[in-house]
Amino acid sequence: MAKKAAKKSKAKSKKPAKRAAKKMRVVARKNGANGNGLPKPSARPYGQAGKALEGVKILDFTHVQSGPTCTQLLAWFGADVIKIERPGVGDITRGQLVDVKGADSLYFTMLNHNKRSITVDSKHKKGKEIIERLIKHCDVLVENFAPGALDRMGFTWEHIHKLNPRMIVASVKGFGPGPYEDCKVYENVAQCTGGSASTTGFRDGPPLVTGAQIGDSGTGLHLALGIVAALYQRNRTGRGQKVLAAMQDGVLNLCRVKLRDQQRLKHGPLTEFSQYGEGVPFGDATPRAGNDSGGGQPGWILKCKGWETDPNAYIYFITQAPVWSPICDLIGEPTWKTDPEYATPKARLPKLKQIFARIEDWTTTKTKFEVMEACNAVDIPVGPILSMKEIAEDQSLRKTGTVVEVDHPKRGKYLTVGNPIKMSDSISDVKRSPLLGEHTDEILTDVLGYSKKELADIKLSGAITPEEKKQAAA
Ligand code: CAO
Repeated sequence: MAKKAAKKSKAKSKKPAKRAAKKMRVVARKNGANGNGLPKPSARPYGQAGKALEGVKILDFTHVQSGPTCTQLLAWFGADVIKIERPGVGDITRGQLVDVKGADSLYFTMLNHNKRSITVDSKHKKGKEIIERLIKHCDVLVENFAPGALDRMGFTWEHIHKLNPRMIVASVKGFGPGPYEDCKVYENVAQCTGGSASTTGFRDGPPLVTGAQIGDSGTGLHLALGIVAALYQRNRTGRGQKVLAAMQDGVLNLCRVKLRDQQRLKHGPLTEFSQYGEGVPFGDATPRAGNDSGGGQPGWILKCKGWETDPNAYIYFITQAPVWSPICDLIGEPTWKTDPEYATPKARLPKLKQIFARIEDWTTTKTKFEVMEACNAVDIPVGPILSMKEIAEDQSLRKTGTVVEVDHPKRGKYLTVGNPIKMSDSISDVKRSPLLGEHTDEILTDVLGYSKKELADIKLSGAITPEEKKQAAA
């Protein structure tokens, strides 16, 4: 009897699962889905089936560089990015490094393409109400305020989560939890605290920061990936989560090979560093590498024709072991191919300075582009040092949309860097950055549903008005 009951209850418990599976199959068939639950492959031509993040709504509470880099990428992937800015002031970069009087700076325009701008005073009662409506409307809130600033506005994780449990709250901060979590951080602070500065520069000089904005733009990239992953997870869980990209962590992630070298030091000198060949002892921390290559292949920057007057007439040259023979032929030292003093990577290590000097005798007879042509013809990897002027004028970068010319109503035409990530079915078009508050009215009415009368009241309330206008009206 008990056996019979157990069998019956087992069969019963299987039923809902079976029913659900059957229902899913029916729905899937109705949607034209195949076996793995994905919709049938689109028949539309590539690039015409919408954008990757179409339908995703981003509440962009970012400023300066790190956060805007992230939201600009999301906008290029098709998300609707609504940037909230302080009335009358906006993102501080609008007015930083101004080159054209009366126009937003290039600093701002080059970091805020494809976004809409709404001005809202987040500390004003009505302003808070508007932001709450935006929180309910959007999928992701992205911010990079100083630690605690969002909480001080009243938008704690708990409050946001209560308003919209599906919302992803993504933040850039200088440091993760720990002794420095309350510190404000800018680019170079992160380069210094993330291990980049101590490993950049020449051995006999001070630490150096790099031109690449690895602290700001690098962390923005990290955050964008976290957001996309959180959106994907939300498809299963139905709930949002916090995403944090700390600038120190982002820089350290990009300096991963330097932490590798730190651990290798315990087991002997770093033989690929030129200081090894020069007999200079290593200390207890990864040293500055000068222009040594980060991988196992020795490399250095060498002068090319014209170096006396052109600060960028240089080339990065790698003496990669598999192409040692063609290198010897090119520079006119064919005996080095078999001479035991030069033939093996190990034999060459103590003589790298002398070897690079000999290669430089050859590179100085040619322009950097001639060296590149000659080397690539025999598979020797080299990197001409390109100036920003050369990059700006490079037609192949224009063709791929990596360098784009954009028209702006207040500044005219300017160049920018387009989306560096190319997708065959989600093609980015670069639209100019918004003017301050350009979309305030349309967002309040079309997106948030305020009536014309309510819009007029909001305008009078001071929630979207610059401070000086409020004072003048008082
Ligand atoms: N309405 C009203 N107030 C607003 C507002 C709005 N729409 N937008 C911002 N504010 C207020 C903030 O609430 C904050 O006020 P409180 O200090 O009273 O809380 C104030 O503006 C300033 O914000 P902030 O402290 O973030 O800005 P800052 O210029 O002092 O600091 C920065 C800038 C970048 C150092 C800091 O934001 C930070 O450390 N961010 C995290 C790390 C980061 O992203 N750094 C990279 C920046 S790019 O180099």
